[in-house]
Order: sequence, then C-alpha cells, then structure tokens
Amino acid sequence: MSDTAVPPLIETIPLAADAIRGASSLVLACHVNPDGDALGSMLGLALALAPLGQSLTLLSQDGVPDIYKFLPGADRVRQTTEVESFDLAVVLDSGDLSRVGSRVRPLIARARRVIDIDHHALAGAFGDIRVLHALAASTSEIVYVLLEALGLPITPDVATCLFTGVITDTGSFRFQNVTPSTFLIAAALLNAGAPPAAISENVFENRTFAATKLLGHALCSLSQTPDGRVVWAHITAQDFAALGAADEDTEGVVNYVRGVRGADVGLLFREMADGKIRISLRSRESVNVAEVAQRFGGGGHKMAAGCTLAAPLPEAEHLVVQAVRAALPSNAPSHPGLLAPSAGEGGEPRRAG
Ligand SMILES: [Mn+2]
Repeated sequence: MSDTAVPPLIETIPLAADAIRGASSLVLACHVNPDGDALGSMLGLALALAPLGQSLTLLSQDGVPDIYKFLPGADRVRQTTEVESFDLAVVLDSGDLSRVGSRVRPLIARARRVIDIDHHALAGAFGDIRVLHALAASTSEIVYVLLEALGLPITPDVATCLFTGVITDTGSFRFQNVTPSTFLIAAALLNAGAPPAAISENVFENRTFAATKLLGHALCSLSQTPDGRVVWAHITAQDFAALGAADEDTEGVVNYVRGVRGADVGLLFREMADGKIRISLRSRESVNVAEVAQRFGGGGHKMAAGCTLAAPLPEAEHLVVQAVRAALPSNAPSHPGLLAPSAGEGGEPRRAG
C-alpha cells in the first residue's frame, strides 16, 4: 500500500529505455476498439520521442474514434502500414498480443524486438521486454515513468495525451484502480501543460445526438434480478441501425447500468449486425467478472470484462445473467453504503489496495 505512494517502479524500464534509444525505426501499436488510454499512451510516447528523430509508425487497427481525434498526433495513426521491417515494436495497453487485431499482429511480427507496456493482468504478457505494472491505473502512467527514465521532456501535447489516458481509465479518478501515484502523475501532467477542462469536455461532453438516443434506448430496456444485484440492458441491431449509431457510441453505456443502486454487476448486451451478442460486464468489488467472461471465451479485468456469444439475444441474456448470479457471493450484502463498516477486521474502514 505504501509503495503506491510513489510512481510505479518497474525494473525493466531501463531496458526498455535503452531499446528505444537504440532503435532507428519503431512501430507503436495499441488494442482494437481503442480507448483513451490505448491512444493516449501511444500518442504520448510517440510525441515525446520526436527529439530522437526516429522513424515512427503508429498503428491502431480500428483507427481513432471521433472523440479522440482532438488528441495531438491523432492524424498520424494508421490502420495498416507498407513499412517492411522495424527495429522495435512497442505495444501499449493490449493485455495480450492478439488484442492488437488480426491485421496489425503480423506487422508487429516484422520487428526485431518487441516491448509490451501494460497494466493488465500479467497472464497475457508477451515480447522481449515487459514493462508491466498491474497496479498502475493506466498504461499512460507507466509511459510517464518511462519518459522520465528516457529524460525526454513532457511537452503540453505529450501531457495532454497521457492525461487523457489517466482520466479515461480511472473514470476521472473515481475508480478503484486509483492510487496516490495516479494523482502524483496527474499533477505532473498538469504542471507540464495538460488542460484538464478542455480534455474532459472533449471526452465526456461530446456525445453525438445518435449516441445519446442510443443510450436512451438502452436504458429503456433496463432489467434486474429480483434481488436487484444484477442489472442489465441491451441494444438491438435494429435500434443501432435505425439510429445510425457507431460502435464507439456504446462506450460508457454499461457504466450507467452498473450505477444503479444495489447493483453488484451491470451488463450491456449488444446485438451485432451478424447476430452475435457482445457483452460488457462491470462489477463492483464482490464479483470477478473477468472469470465470468472467461467462461464464455472472453476476458478482461476483475471489474471490467467482455465476451461474445453466438446466441439469440434473450438466450444470451439468460445465460450470462445466470452465470453472474452463480458468481455472486451468497451472503454478501449488495454493495455497502460508503459509511457502512466493512465486515470483519474489527470494523476497520476498508483501505484501497
Ligand atoms: Mn488501459
């Protein structure tokens, strides 16, 4: 706990810094369906490396969602490349290598060495140098520490990218993953010129009309188990098409579902155009939704996971809701109020870990 009071110390950072300094051509890549941390960490690193004069290729198989196009350098992101080979690949925020996407993965294989920079569970770690810190709230925080090790200046543009990664992966400093180090790095990024209000407005108050209507449709479908501990919503392919919605418009909808009072787990079922159902799972503390998602061939974090089912929407809802119910601790109360003493440990207030 006290070790989280300082920025994460990762023993492989000097190795990664040497590898980056020694490379003349680099490819940087992030995961499919990129979020603010994937793009923020990749662009922050890329912009910070500019003084080294290297050839940089930035890859995101799914491109850049509209709400992240304000990020400095976003116009340099490509979905593929003609470049034949690289000295070094740096893969950010991706959990495991398959998450870069089936079209980007062979491009990464063209690099002589690979660095994996990530804060996801270590099980999927890959590459020659692994800069991993499962307690970091965001990959952008790890990139900040790496840039310090490289001795490269944090320009306002770099700070903007990294701060975007921090606030999106922490829900604006509200999620359980936040540590003292998150705030220390955020403060350093503000000192370096990141504009928090402008970034927040771009990311959080920039929903399109179609996306807002889609949110409304999803919330109209809201259902719950009799005890209220599992709450879910769905988006039908028909609604999605009729509203002219984009994939990124579903982002964040599930957080409204989990936000219902008494819900231990919130689920969003999205019917895709091919009829498959993509499920987002969000939990509070009591359920590990990554384990539930894994049972259906998916994965993720303890409190945020996803999976895809080839089943009609009502059947998918039934299967996953039952699996989540089975995973609920039987005697635990639905999430305690903030002022309720935690069970056991002599009623000591629960500390963040
Ligand atoms: Mn992340």
